[in-house]
Amino acid sequence: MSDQKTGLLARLRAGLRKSSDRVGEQIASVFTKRRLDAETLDELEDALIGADMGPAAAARITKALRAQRHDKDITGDEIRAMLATEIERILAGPEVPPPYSAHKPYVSLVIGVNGVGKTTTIGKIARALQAQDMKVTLAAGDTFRAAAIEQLKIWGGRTGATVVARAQGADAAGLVFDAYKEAQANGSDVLLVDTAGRLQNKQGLMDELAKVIRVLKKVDPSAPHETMLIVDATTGQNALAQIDTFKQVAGVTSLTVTKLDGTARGGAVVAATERSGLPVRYVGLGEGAEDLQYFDPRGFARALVGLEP
Ligand SMILES: Nc1nc2c(ncn2[C@@H]2O[C@H](COP(=O)(O)OP(=O)(O)OP(=O)(O)O)[C@@H](O)[C@H]2O)c(=O)[nH]1
Ligand SMILES: [Mg+2]
Repeated sequence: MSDQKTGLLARLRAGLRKSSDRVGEQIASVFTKRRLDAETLDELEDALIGADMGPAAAARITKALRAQRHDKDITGDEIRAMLATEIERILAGPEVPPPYSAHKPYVSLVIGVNGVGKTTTIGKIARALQAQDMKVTLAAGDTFRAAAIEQLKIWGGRTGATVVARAQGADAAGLVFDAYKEAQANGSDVLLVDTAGRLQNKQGLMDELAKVIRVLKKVDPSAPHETMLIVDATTGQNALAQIDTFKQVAGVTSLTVTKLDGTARGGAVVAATERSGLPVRYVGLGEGAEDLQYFDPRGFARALVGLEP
């Protein structure tokens, strides 16, 4: 493994420490007998639910274990490895870096409820793309708060990305139209569109989001090429309701899970992918520009159960 890859996995493990401690405690509380019998498997299923993986994923995982090792002696590390394999199976999806070169500009629409980390994630992605010599334009589609526009401009300054913004209160769809034209004119590879945080039950804002998407389709029928829903890992199972609603309104194509560093609820990523079938694109592991990683199902699954990479 390259040094870079080892470094990333070490950071992932550090970020997921609270979650893996939680999973570890749950496993330890079950594995007093060292035997994977029916009773232990039932307890393990409850333990996985207790680690925020949700009932459906917990049932799927224990079913797979039941088929493999019924009534045999087993060590803690063996159970961790088996769990990691089954978790990875749930997480593994169409995960590849986005096909940025397939469209110019490749339009990534970033959505989610208030405060989940949309603007910060956009800044981090801009930074990562810039490091790969891609030209990036940022659309300040959160026109509600003056501070939001400023926040995006700061990220623009840090990363060298062009920021297209209008005054507070301007029409978000119009702003996004302008930003697309600007990105096209300046030869950007990627247009990252920030949006206002909206609760999934606020119809007006949800309508506005639908309008942003309609406007994008007018300038490029294939856009947005990615509609990324940001969910905050600390909200655990609440993220599931957000995913369901945003999927209906905006046709979400990927998830990014933020704030994994501050929570023991990393298991919720398993519940979210099991329920939605959506690929996780990035994970957020802190507030800094470097604290974003492409989601690696194997690395994530192993870190979550506390195994070495
Ligand atoms: N610890 C941690 N904090 C994060 C992460 N991502 C974002 N944050 C913090 O979460 C807070 C909200 O981030 P924003 O990017 O402003 O969230 P937003 O979704 O744009 O918020 P609104 O525009 O108000 O809807 C900020 O304090 C960020 O620094 C992360 O991965 N880890
Ligand atoms: Mg924001």
